[in-house]
Amino acid sequence: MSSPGDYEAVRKDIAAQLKKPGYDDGSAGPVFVRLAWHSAGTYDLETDTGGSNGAGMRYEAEGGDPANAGLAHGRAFLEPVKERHPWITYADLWTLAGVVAIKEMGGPEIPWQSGRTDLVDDSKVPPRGRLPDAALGAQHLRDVFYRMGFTDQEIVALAGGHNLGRCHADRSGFQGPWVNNPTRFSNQFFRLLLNLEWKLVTLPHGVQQYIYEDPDMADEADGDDEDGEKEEPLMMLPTDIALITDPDFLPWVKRYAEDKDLFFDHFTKAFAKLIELGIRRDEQGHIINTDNKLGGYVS
Ligand code: DDH
Repeated sequence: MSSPGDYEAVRKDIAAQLKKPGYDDGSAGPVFVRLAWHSAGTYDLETDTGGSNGAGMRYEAEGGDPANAGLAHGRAFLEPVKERHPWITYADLWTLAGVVAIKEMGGPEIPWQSGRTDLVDDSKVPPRGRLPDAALGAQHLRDVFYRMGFTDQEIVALAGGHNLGRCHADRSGFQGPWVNNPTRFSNQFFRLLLNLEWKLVTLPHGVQQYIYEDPDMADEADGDDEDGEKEEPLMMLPTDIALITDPDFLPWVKRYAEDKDLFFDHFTKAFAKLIELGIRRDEQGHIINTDNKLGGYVS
């Protein structure tokens, strides 16, 4: 048990939870990043509701949103951390876990501030349907991300989160990783998006996504590589492909593919903004709107 306010101890504990042999690609990092993003990505600028403050995903109304399928794994992986540091709120823990995971997987250090509070019941959780639908296109990306107050450049930078992790048929319906090393943060997603030939396929259960099949794999009759591991094609979501078919997104994809430092810089700023949406602080950094329109918080 750490002393209240010892966020350094929590960071270390989160980092120690990342290694998960037998789970996905061996790391809880990607699901922590998605948990942080989905906790924040419900924000609506116009009504000033949603966002990472509140940790509403603990309640079925938000946690059971089909868009959040699978994030229960991320929340469960963090329970032992919460038990050892009971003073931290879930809203702080989930956002910090995303930030720590990105750094531990070779990504940038994203500024993070504490002070979020947890909703005491489910009466004020944001409505379902605010998170993006991967089957749609550029207009949908703008509808969702402009609603949070992001620009086209920030939409593309944030989409670089898909350097990490994978899709699971039993969670989202989509299947496979975006990059060859999905537990290493880099700009590879943008390079592959631009440079590989993406083919639209329909999965057996009817979901459409894009895949790239390495021609070398065709030589191996059984589809196994030398280590005996099953090779799987890389994938892109329809919303990812929208980033190269839309004339205003495409120039940013090209720049991030060429310049990893620029991508890291822009991703850092956009992710830091994401996890602060709806939060207002005083000069000391204390949150001043704990009783904002979502209401009903304890600290
Ligand atoms: Fe994502 N994402 N994401 N994503 N995302 C999925 C997985 C991961 C969309 C759809 C999906 C961001 C934006 C979008 C991560 C990070 C980020 C999956 C697969 C779908 C579907 C889920 C599953 O089957 O388990 C769509 C649509 C958008 C969009 O419209 C832009 C952003 C902004 C981020 C970010 O990090 C800031 C990560 C990490 C994963 C991998 C999760 C895992 O368990 O692995």
